[in-house]
Amino acid sequence: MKYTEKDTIVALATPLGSGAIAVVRLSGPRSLAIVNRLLDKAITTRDVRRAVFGELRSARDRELIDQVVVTYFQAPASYTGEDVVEISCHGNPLIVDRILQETVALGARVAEPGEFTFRAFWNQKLDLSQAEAVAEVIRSRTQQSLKHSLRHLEGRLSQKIEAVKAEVLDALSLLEISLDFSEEDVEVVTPEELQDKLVHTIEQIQALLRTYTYGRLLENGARLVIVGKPNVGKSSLLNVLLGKERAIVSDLPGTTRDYIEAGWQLDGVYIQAVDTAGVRQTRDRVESLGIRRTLELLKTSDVALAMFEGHRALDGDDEALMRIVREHQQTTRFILVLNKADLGVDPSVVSALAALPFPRVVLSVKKETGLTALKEAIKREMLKEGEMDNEEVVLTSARHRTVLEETLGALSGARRSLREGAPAEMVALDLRVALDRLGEITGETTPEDVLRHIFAHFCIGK
Ligand SMILES: Nc1nc2c(ncn2[C@@H]2O[C@H](COP(=O)(O)OP(=O)(O)OP(=O)(O)O)[C@@H](O)[C@H]2O)c(=O)[nH]1
Ligand SMILES: [Mg+2]
Repeated sequence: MKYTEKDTIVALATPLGSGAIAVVRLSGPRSLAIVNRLLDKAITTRDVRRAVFGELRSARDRELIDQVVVTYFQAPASYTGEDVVEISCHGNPLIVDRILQETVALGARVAEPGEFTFRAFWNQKLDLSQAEAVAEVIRSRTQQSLKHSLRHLEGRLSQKIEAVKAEVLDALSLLEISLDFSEEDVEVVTPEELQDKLVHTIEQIQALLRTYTYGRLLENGARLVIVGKPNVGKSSLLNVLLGKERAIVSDLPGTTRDYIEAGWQLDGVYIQAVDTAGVRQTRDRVESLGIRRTLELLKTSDVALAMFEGHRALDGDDEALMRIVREHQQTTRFILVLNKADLGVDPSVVSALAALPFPRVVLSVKKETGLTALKEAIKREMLKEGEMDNEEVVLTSARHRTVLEETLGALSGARRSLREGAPAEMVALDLRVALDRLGEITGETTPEDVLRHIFAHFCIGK
């Protein structure tokens, strides 16, 4: 995206479709002039930030487009930092279309995805990590993830990054002063002191990186796939987790014919839960297709529940499932679920499943026992080695993680050079790389293609 300050852009800011109100937003130097050509009264600088009611009429034949409320935000005190005009009209897509057409005919250009926020970033209304947070806030699917996105929007991540940057900058300037005085036998800072400083900075970054496992889950959610032979209680489990009758349950094996997906929340993490058709040994073509689909679903899962009936010895169908678990054990994180514990637990099932390298949970969906243990197991598997910590600021973006890992690499390099007594210039070089990387998070040194990529994933109108 190229920033051309001469352009005036326009887009619908509210969702497509019918609603009480739709908001069309313009940003750029001609925003006010364009709207004034359509409105039945002239908005002036006296009307800044005031809601003005009026009639919007076609510039061509003065036919009524809609009755609207117009708000004018004068540059630089606006979202984008430019002149912005917001038109609130009735929420009919036909009206929105006409407003877009009329404004484009008068010289506005339809905005690209994220272009309003890009302009806000360009005009330093917010830094890059805050701009990214705007998209996060809109996408958040749980209260917990929303809370962390809002913290990013507030600039809490930026503050952390700035603090780390200040430390690196401090180390770098000490080093440069020492370089200047190196001829004169004055030691401004000893290599040991510098090393200590770097260790502190490295720890800060490591702490931030540790929050990523949880942050990634908050941002992306997880996928939970339930597999097992027919009639073990997969659909019953889905329903009990969701707290509603989403899937049909019956005592007839083969009730679920195709997979069923449903959104669920576990401690603030959005989980897409998938209930699949029962897997069994079969020659039936349609059923084999169903099984193949289940195997495909396993590949997309973050955690898979392999369900067995705990109360009676395993049969050929269970063994087929055990084979599937073995075949996927490198790529899929399974939890072995022994259901129907209300009918008893057969020790032969427990010992047979002990051969599989996965955690086991015994439960009864019917009596709703063992569900807490199951949820704990799901959380553990989702988080892998990470923790569900309550850090103030959580890293949610893969881009930020990569950049911080590169920063860490550079700082470790600097530390090694200091330890090995390498020339100060080499240490300084690494510190400058670290500074550069940190600037990519806040946006000072972010390459243009990365910027373009980030904003291309916004919605139009944002
Ligand atoms: N006793 C007992 N019965 C259960 C339990 N969980 C499920 N059932 C029963 O087992 C039967 C099958 O349940 P479903 O949830 O339809 O099983 P499914 O695995 O989805 O079966 P398919 O869709 O055919 O693959 C139903 O009659 C359930 O009421 C349990 O914990 N204890
Ligand atoms: Mg079912």
